Amino acid sequence: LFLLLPALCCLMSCKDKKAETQASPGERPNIIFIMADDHAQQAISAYGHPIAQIAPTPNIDRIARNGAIFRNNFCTNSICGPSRAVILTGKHSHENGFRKNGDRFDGSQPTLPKYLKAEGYRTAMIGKWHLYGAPTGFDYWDILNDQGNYYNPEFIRGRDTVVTPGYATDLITDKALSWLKETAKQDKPFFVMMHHKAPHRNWMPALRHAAMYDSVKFPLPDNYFSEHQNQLAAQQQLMTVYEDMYEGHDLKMSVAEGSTELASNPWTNDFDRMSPEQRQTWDSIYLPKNNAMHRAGLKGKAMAEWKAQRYLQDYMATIASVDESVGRVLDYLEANDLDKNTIVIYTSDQGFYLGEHGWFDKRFMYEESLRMPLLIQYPGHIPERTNVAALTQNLDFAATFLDFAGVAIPEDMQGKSFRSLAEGTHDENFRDAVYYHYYGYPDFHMVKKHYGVRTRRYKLMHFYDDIDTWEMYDLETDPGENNNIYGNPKYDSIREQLMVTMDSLQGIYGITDKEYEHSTEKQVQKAYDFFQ
Ligand code: SGN
Ligand code: CA
Repeated sequence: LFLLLPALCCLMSCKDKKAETQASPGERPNIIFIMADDHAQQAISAYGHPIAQIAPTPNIDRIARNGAIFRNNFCTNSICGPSRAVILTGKHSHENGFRKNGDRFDGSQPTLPKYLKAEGYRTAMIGKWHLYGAPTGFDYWDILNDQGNYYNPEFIRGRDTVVTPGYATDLITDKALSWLKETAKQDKPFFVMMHHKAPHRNWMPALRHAAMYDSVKFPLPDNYFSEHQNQLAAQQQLMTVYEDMYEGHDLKMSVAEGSTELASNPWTNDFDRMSPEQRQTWDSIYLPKNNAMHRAGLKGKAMAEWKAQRYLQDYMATIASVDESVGRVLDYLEANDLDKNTIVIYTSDQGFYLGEHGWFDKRFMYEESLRMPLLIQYPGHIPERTNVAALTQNLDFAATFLDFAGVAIPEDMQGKSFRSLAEGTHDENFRDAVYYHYYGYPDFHMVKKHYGVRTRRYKLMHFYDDIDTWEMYDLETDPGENNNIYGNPKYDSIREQLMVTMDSLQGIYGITDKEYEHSTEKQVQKAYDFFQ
């Protein structure tokens, strides 16, 4: 056998080469694109962050073991709808027209599923869509209504909106697997987008996971209590765990010891839609832990720390269901001999704050929300345990998947294929800097509009609209981004270089509206009144 091994390996790699160079329709890989909502890199154990060592994600980690983990993958605009639009089009927000949540996606434009469909792929979209309007380019779609809910969510399919009993992550997985089972029978490659609701706010775990991290103590980031010195935009946000979360809706706290009545819960629908049985089990799990919290009589800093623990317990518990879902998909592929010819991608629409800067949510260009998880397996093509350090983006997804599928990459796509990086080529110079632009102000959490660039070591950002401030960070000496060095003369020449890089990227990407639509005082005031 040992003598035969080299010959066998050669045979296998020759076969792989053939598939690579002559992607005939029969050999085209299937593509399963799994995207969670708001899943931070810090919350995936393969990335090595301490939070996820306590609450690991063994199935998501399987993808990193079977294939590649991208250590420096970033979004272009850290918010749901815009990220999804970038993924579909391979174009920045100003080009695809979907700048902020609430915009409407122009479904008549060319997209990744349309290009794949035209080349013979069967295409499907299952789960959170959030781009308003019916999905286009898919043979089949079954989407959550708007944001979707954790319990008994509404799905929209064609003209029907159906309240579906169960837990969102499980339902999306069941639907995706049953579509796969049907589709795999056909002699066509498939592409499915499987988009979870979890771990999006308000972080309601499945009943089977609702107590799993009760006895765990998560490490809190060093800057959980931050004054946001020299960070004016950060001083004006509304996304601090201990100030802006609703104690009932978000933290599931009760009004008093012995009561199951939720404390502040302005969006009642998330709990009201549970069945009496679901609610009863839920209450039986949360009542004792809420009672213990009341008895402890926590105040000030101790209460703020307790809130971070409750937030992380629930957030990580919703991820447990996503991890199980990934396990089910991988097991299905392996059991049905589909794993070798199927690319599986795991990502999230953006990153998320797990207490860094004191926050939850995303939107800011600071690292934790800018970073997106990205793990890809394609056995035989992507070497096992590949580590990619190059700067990649969601902007590149469409071009990369087309490349893997052997479909020509349209010239007007702004992203570029990182297929060779996944296949093991080290290319530090794949990209020198990423360009970012967030437009969603005023909106939930009141994060100011801003744009900026991030190189391997530095970051420069400009906040604008009813503010005009610059920030700059040295990510090597200050990875937590607590020390704004913009204006520090020691960094004058680096700042100049970053300005040149930013101008150049704005030119390359055709950005003419550097400062997009300033808002009126009235609009801002109205939003503050509503969100505070
Ligand atoms: C909801 C959340 C916000 C969140 C947005 C956008 N509030 O409105 O906290 O920033 O979604 O999220 S909630 O109380 O209704 O959950 S996104 O992922 O869709 O962009
Ligand atoms: Ca999101």
